[in-house]
Amino acid sequence: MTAEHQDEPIALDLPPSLKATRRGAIAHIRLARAEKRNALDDVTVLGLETFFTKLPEDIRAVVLTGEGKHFSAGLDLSEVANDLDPLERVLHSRMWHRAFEAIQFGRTPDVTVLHGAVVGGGLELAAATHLRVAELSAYYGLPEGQRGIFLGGGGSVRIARLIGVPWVQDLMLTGRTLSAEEGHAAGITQYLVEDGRGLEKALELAAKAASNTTTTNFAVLHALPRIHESHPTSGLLTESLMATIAEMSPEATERLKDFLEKRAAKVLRQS
Ligand code: 1HE
Repeated sequence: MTAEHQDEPIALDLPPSLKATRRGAIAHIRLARAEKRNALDDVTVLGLETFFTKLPEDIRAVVLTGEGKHFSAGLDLSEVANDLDPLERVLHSRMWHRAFEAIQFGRTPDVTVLHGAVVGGGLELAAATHLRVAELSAYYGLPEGQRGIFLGGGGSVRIARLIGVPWVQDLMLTGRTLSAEEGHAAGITQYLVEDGRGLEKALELAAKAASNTTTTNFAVLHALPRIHESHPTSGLLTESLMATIAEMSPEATERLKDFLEKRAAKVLRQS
């Protein structure tokens, strides 16, 4: 392994609950509060925002994992203070929204590895990333219903888009959990792997995404979800405009030439 492929620290001002390293063009950020099951307190959420908005320019993809036995126990319930007024509570939820928007609509494709408990705000965090790999130990829940609270980190939109409103209603009304396999079938994850294999898989996927052109990744991360939310006629026009910008990028010209001159890989069946 060459030096450029070894893990190096990333010099960002992050709280102790987050650890960030890089391996070449791939950054690896860890939720590092295992003693509290990676419960997401304010400093951690703000630290995630810092990380995703201030990543070094040459980072091309991110892998997110959780240390310890669980990915995340969600919102740090000890911080649900009783003395906040309604507007302060709204702004607190909006702070989560801002941080997770920085992830969803950031510069990098992001891959999350899920294991153990992935609940409440932990699932909302995972839903803000682009690819999710579950290890078989993963399970999903939205205990907000049982705690007397509600989603507040974007789950009503992002988790409902992943699995549909009926599943979200079931998880919240009954307190049931979904196993890794059930969550996979419902659409939470794109990949399901054996325990202990998630990071390897996520690094492989991140490397693939990092090798795409910057313009195509911009289109996939920024244009595609907005097109999906548009009225179809506006969406189709935006698609044509985005396709034109992508086709005219110098990298696309080179890649298309490579294919036509038989230097590029074919699309072959992989499984
Ligand atoms: C916590 C939290 C937390 C653990 N906030 N401190 N989320 C929940 O309702 C999930 C609550 N947590 C659990 O159900 C369990 O902790 C787990 C199944 C995740 C893990 O169980 P276990 O047996 O491994 O750990 P534990 O003994 O329960 O917890 C270890 C410590 O972490 C303990 O603290 P300690 O000081 O007694 O050692 C726990 O109190 C602490 N801990 N989870 C605070 N969530 C933006 S809106 C989003 C709304 C939500 O996310 S609601 C979902 C909240």
